[in-house]
Amino acid sequence: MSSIFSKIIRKEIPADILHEDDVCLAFRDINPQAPVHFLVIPKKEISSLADLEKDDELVVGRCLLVASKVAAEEGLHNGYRLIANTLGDGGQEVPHLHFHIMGGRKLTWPPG
Ligand code: DGP
Repeated sequence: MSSIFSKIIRKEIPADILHEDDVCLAFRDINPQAPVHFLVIPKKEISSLADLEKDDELVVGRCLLVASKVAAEEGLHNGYRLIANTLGDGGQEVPHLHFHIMGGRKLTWPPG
């Protein structure tokens, strides 16, 4: 399913992009919940973590490597949280697989 994130990938709407390669994109969340809050998404249109296929193994691996690299660049040396809200009960609003990376403050657990 095409979403607002496809428009960001195609540069049809602006985003504060932190990393781009042939497989994925990292950009700041428009509604940050922590001092540092960015998203990593695959360029491939994958709706959610629940829709992954075997062929997506390398795509997801790249996304996690990018998350780690950008988190370090953003100065999150004390730690951070990576979340993939998935489908309705997971609170997913945008139907394009994305990993939230949040840090820069002490995060509480559990989430709501
Ligand atoms: P969720 O689907 O609930 O995991 O969260 C989607 C996140 O995407 C939410 O934190 C806000 C962010 N977001 C939605 N639309 C845009 C947008 O157009 N630009 C940016 N940078 N972030 C967006």
